[in-house]
Amino acid sequence: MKTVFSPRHVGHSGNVELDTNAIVAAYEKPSRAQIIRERVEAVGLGPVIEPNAHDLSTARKIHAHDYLDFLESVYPQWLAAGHSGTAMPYVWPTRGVRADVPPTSIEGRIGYYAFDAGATFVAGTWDAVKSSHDSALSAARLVQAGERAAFALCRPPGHHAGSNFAGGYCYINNAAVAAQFFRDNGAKRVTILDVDYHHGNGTQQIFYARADVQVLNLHADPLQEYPYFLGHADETGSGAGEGFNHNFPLPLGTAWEGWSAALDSACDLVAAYAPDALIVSLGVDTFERDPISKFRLTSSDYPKIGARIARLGLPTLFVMEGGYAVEEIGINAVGVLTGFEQD
Ligand code: OKP
Ligand code: ZN
Repeated sequence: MKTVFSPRHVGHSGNVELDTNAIVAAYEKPSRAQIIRERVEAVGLGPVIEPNAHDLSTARKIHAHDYLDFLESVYPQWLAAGHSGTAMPYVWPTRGVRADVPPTSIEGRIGYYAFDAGATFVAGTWDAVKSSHDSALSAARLVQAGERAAFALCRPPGHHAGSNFAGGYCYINNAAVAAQFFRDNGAKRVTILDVDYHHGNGTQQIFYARADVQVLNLHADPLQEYPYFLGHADETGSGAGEGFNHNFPLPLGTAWEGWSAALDSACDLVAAYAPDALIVSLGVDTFERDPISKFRLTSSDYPKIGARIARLGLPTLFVMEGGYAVEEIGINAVGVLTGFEQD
């Protein structure tokens, strides 16, 4: 399969993040994408191509216009306010406040459009976000044009970004944009299967009331793990979307036996929905040595994930999400793709 990858992701670098008791270098760093790209080439997965530029018209169908305008303007406004370095929020709207009035000051705006401190901005962030979005759309176009599968090597990731909020290293929801693209180009039903360790709260929020995009999430139980406030099993969709959202929260320490049983259940739901296209939000932070996660998948498990997904027999777009064990991230992410192709 082809990989779509933009070198412009590197402008999103040098960010810091809040760790438990310190400000540290962000775990979501450029070497992640570089190492995956090198592994794609080492195993001969297929050509690596750069994305075509796309406008934001598809993104505007799933993200609020003012939110996208914010993403583009936040860093210049941060500089204009006399700040430098990593732009990071420190105050967020919560219960009982005015959610309808975006502040004008940059300190207020950056918190208004986020749910945590994890979506930070540096000078190259918007260009990287835009290029990641372009990679998802270019790879989706390959699948829409008839390829069995394609790999969008997106960085930064997207699944925590909702219709009008950033967080968890995510800005534009690349998988959600791709799903909307498939819907706008002939697909009647689209499924997003999110196998990242963390619940894809943004993806769930975007499609929660829609029946045309089925969303399935396998992740660490939000009672115990980030992003904490969404991802329970009783969240099944609302209105017309009732019955089209499925969560599989799993206990910390889950290894292949428990994880693959959930994958089998999710695949049964995909088959029953019979989508025209499948999008896999591909996180490999389920790995036993991931520095911020607590599942126990091994490198030999990732090809089995790909093989199971291939058995669905659907046009499939893989969209890169998380994974922070940088040394093994290439082996694990590309392992899913080779497992898919060898099935
Ligand atoms: C993004 B993706 C603080 C850890 C905060 C945020 C995790 C974001 C994960 N010590 N963790 O889903 O891989
Ligand atoms: Zn994750």
